[in-house]
Amino acid sequence: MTIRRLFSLIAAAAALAIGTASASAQTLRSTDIHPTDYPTVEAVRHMGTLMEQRTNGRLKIQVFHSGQLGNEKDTIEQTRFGVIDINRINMAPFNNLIPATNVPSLPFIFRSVAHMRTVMDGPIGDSILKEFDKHDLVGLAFYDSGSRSFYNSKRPINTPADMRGMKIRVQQSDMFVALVSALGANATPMAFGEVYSALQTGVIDGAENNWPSFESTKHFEVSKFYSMTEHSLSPEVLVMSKRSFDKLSAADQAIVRAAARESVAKMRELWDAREKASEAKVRAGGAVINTVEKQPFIDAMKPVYDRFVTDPALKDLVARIQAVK
Ligand code: GTR
Repeated sequence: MTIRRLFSLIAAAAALAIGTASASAQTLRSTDIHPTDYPTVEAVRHMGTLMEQRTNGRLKIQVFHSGQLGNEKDTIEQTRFGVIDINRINMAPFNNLIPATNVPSLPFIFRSVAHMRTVMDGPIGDSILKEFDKHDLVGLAFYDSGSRSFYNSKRPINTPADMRGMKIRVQQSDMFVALVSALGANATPMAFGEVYSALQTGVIDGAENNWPSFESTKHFEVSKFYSMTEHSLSPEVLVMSKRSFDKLSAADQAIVRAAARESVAKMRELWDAREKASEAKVRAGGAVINTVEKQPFIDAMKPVYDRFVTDPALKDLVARIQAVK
């Protein structure tokens, strides 16, 4: 464990001690890097409300939002240790640890949001959730994350050639590094919270994300060209620490699982509204937005499949997703 990680664990434990002082022992601690009004944060609160109602207030959730417990990559470890009980996190930071999580993050794997929702809600999604079991985690549900597009401070991107040589921040995932490298750009893995100042100081030229994150982080202030490549629909996932889960009775485990599943509908309702509001906000804030012809991007990113989908189980997963109507 690096010194940085050790400090982050100590900081998290201290934050939790403060958080639990006034709460009951049955309060599960949940982490999210997004701000308090973000759909993912609100949806986990909703899950907590359902649990509270169904246990007469015995089981609750406290959401530590805005990255109070650390960046996504570090919170994975804390969740596996049981320092954090619940984690709302993107699939991408799991890509290096859990091979199956690469598949829903792959470029252009989903034809549409509806296709993504059908796949993740069904048996394919369930089989991916099961993969978390092998890593001291319990996969509870998937949330939406819209579609990710590139934005930068230099120019509109119309073709992959426009990205050549650009320094683009990606999530801490080898697959995302490969995805950006396939376009001839230089990928810089970096924690979400560091991106604004990296854009501002010119350490990077751009990044990629959905409308709500582009807006909530105010990245549009320092990186105004948003080009709608919509290259990845990499979903969010809700996981629980296996250590924390195993401490619950079977009845409470069922309540947690059901509340997580039911919070998905709430999340989607909030998400659909937030996407529209965020797009309007960034437009009003001066973002320059262009649509792109996707085929050249699909072609350029093909090598990502050749490199990351070699295992027969992953090939099968890709084929099954593509076959879903
Ligand atoms: C957001 C996502 C976060 C995180 C972030 C990032 O869209 O909700 O979980 O993955 O992107 O780019 O780091």
